[in-house]
Amino acid sequence: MSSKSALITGVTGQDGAYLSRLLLEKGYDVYGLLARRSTDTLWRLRELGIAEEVKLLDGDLTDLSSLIRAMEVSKASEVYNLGAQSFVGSSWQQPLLTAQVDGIGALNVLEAVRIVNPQARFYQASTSEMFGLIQAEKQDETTPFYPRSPYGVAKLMAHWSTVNYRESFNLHASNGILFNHESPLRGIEFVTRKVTDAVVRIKLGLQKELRLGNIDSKRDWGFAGDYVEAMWLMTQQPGGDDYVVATGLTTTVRDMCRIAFDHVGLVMEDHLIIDPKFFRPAEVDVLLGNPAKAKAKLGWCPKTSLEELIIMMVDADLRRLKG
Ligand code: NAP
Ligand code: G4F
Repeated sequence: MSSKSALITGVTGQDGAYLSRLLLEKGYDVYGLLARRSTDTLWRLRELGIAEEVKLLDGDLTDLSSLIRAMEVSKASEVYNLGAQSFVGSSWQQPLLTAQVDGIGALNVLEAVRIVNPQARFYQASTSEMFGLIQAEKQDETTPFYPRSPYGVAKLMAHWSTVNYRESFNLHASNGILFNHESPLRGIEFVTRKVTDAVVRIKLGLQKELRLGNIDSKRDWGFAGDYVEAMWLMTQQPGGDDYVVATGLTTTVRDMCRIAFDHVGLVMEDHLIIDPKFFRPAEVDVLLGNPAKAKAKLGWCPKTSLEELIIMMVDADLRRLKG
């Protein structure tokens, strides 16, 4: 019999799907906030075979009343706020929506927790994008923030609101400052999945070229399946805190891309085209995290190398497109 109940916002997203699976395996009752869309958004939960097990509740991060109701219905003792307009590129086109969903939305969840069950443990999906124009070669929990996108600015509001509710109302509230994490369930707009999908299409003769923007930027990429374990470990600690979750290694987009082309036996230079359309108004040139605190306090370690990750993604796209 289930002993614990968790509420996940962003349950239909990459991390929401992996976290749901992890919590179900641990015996939780898992409730997910489902935002109204005209299209079917449950494909990730289906792919993991858990669509029937997650209890979906209608709601939106911009609607406090729906969050209060979700807290009441789920009786959640752990709340994971993963919902967001999470694509950095779109945040320049939709800055106000991004601020409403990613900034005010997080504050709405904190309010719902405070009002309905202040004993519940709260996790906020903070991000390395807040480091932006980096102020230290390796970023950790003490590195000053310098966001470079409307997304980063909105997430900073959510981050500090989480700290503030911990200090003001004694909530068990934690920020996971997660560096980029990817998987076969990654949205197609993000660079790793755009690359793995395109490489497979080129290999199968369905597409000729891959158009990218800045391939000199560097990211600290890990596997989403590893990173959701860190989220859960944070809510199991005696108190709330902030943690960097990263691999401690950084790689250019170019080299990440080459792993995918090499894996299917194609020469990257034959197909890759640089297209100014994909450059951003302001870029985060390099991200490199120091996960020492997460290792020491949570006992968390990344288990998947970038090469293993990209190969896993290419193979999954091959299965999908051949299927
Ligand atoms: P994702 O795949 O883009 O998922 C975002 C989720 O948010 C989706 O379920 C989406 O629902 C939901 N959502 C969007 N607007 C909403 C609204 N107004 N109300 C309720 N739900 C809404 O993102 P992810 O990669 O899983 O990331 C999870 C969280 O971690 C996000 O907050 C992201 O910003 C943060 N983060 C991600 C990374 C990374 O590298 N993946 C790194 C650091 C932090 P629909 O499916 O209906 O659109
Ligand atoms: O894959 P990306 O879009 O991820 P980005 O911007 O780093 O954001 C992701 O990670 C953040 C954590 O640091 C999360 F908070 C956020 O929600 C999201 O999950 O782009 C990675 C890099 C960028 O430098 C971008 O300019 O790839 C570069 N890039 C080059 N060409 C491209 C492309 N990115 C995309 N999406 N598409 C391109 O064609």
